[in-house]
Amino acid sequence: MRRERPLTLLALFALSISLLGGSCDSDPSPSPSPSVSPSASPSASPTPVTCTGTPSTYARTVSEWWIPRCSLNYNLYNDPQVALGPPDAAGFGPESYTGFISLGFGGRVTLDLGGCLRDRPGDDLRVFQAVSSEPVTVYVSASPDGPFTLLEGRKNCGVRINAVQGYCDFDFADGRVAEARYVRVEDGEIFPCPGGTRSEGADLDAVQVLGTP
Ligand SMILES: [Ca+2]
Ligand SMILES: [Ca+2]
Repeated sequence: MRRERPLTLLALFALSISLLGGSCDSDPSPSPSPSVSPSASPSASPTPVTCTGTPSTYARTVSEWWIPRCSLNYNLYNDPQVALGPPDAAGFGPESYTGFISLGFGGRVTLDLGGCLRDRPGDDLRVFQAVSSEPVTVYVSASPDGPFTLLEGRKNCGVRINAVQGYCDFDFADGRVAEARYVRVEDGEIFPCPGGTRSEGADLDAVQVLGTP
């Protein structure tokens, strides 16, 4: 056991002087931090993808399209605007059809639904593909710049409505997609150009949103 020795008055006096002296010697003003100029801070963070709004029942605008030059030269039906609105393919082949665009050798049209479509139980999109049952590949995205997610590749598309019109359906769940606004329909026939007809490739008539009012 250690015996504590009581502090003497002299020791207490020396301690208080030491404490007072220490406080007077210390520098009360720390040097300022270097200032950070606004221009040195990181630039704006990437804009998050916002998938908002209510989609139209049918594709509203053409976002982007591409068809090989060879196909454009040989095919008669090259206007992507006819893929907007309700299905209306009609007429007679080979030179008197109306209402669809022939996608040629692996061509595509990307359509804007005008708002965000969310995955629901069952099929979410109906692609109207005219004339016969040419296969199509369908991708979707929340942004016009992608990334686009594959729903199904080279799916035979032509459940008959009448002699010209046909369709096939797609489910967001097949691509594990929760929501999307842009639909890319790509030719899945992939018949090399020049083919033997004036409407080579899948023939896109319309894209419909399923299950919305
Ligand atoms: Ca679904
Ligand atoms: Ca059409």
